[in-house]
Amino acid sequence: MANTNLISLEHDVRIDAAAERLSMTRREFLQFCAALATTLGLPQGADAAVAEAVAAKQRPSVIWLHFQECTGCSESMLRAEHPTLEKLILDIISLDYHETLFAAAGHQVEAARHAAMAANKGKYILVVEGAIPTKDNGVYCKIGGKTAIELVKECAADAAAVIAIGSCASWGGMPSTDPNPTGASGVAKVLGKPVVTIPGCPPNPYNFLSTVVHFLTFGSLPAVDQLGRPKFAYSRLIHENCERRAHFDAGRFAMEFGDEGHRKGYCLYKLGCKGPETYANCSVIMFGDAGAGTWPVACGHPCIGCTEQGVGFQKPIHTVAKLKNIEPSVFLPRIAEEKGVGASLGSAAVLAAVAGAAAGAGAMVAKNLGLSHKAEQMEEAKQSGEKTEV
Ligand code: FSX
Ligand code: SF4
Ligand code: F3S
Repeated sequence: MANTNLISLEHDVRIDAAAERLSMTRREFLQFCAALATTLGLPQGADAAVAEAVAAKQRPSVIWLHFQECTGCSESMLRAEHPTLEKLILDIISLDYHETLFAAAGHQVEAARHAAMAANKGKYILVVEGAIPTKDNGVYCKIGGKTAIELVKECAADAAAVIAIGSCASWGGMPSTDPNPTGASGVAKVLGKPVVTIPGCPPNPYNFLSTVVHFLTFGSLPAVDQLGRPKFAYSRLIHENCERRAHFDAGRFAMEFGDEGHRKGYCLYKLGCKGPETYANCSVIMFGDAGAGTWPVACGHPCIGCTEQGVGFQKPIHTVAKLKNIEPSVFLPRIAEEKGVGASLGSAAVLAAVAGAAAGAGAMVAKNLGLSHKAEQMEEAKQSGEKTEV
């Protein structure tokens, strides 16, 4: 069926101008907007609203701070091999302050930050990359004579929205690994209020881009879970949509790197894959615009849970993951079990034996089956006595 909303943009010169700015054809531009609308989980027809917003709305001013990190977050946004994504991001936002990309330095760049904040007071988006050291009054990270704590508070005061990009800014990430010598913390903890978090080390650039496009299109940030993660990107476990899931269900595992199972693409659970306890959309949107196979598990490496607080940089890579739920994949075919039989039972039995779980496989499945992210959040909310919409 033809998309009448997109057809209504047929003679819209703003669309042509936007496509030209991005060195894209009109069709490519509309396809890109449709893809973003799909990533955001928006209803049919919303792609036209996204296209109009990207083409015509004033680009939001962005102030981008850097603290304790490796700059991989910026790097993944602005990588040189695929200039289209870089162009898209820079076309959609007005990057008015970015410590590592700015040519200016010292007083000049501080003046640029103050000027951008004053000119866009109450309207700019503050993006924070990197953890904030809180021990010893934050002396471990200072820029222009101010601690990271002072800077983030100063910049957040007049921001319309705050986005913590990467796991470091979301909850501390790699710099907060035990024994966390600098007291590395996430932005929400330091500001004492919730912020949108886009965890991942590095995070997927499309999750950031889609969050900003949501803000641009609807004037608000997308719905988030209790950890501030946009639900459109972080409401499914990696394990739910993993291309190796059928092997997990059938009990076929790689036991060592390079063994026959590993070479055949078997499940990486026993090599420490944290997909069963990590919420993220890596397997669905992948990385790097390079086509199929560009995400850790597809490359043969177990997921280390980089998006998940308490898993990434906390649990040793070789330890087996907690099986949070055993739900069938949303879109991948199951290949190894009889029709109508809960396939997970077989592999759960194997895993229960391997992991030395006290409970039997049946009990394990009963405990986990159907415990979706939503149910899990409701349970957490109940326990903490909070009323929350999930
Ligand atoms: Fe952290 Fe981003 Fe990992 Fe690196 O800066 S999330 S260490 S990819 O760069 O903050
Ligand atoms: Fe994929 Fe890891 Fe789950 Fe195996 S354990 S199916 S490799 S996410
Ligand atoms: Fe990170 Fe695991 Fe995705 S390691 S990039 S959450 S597959």
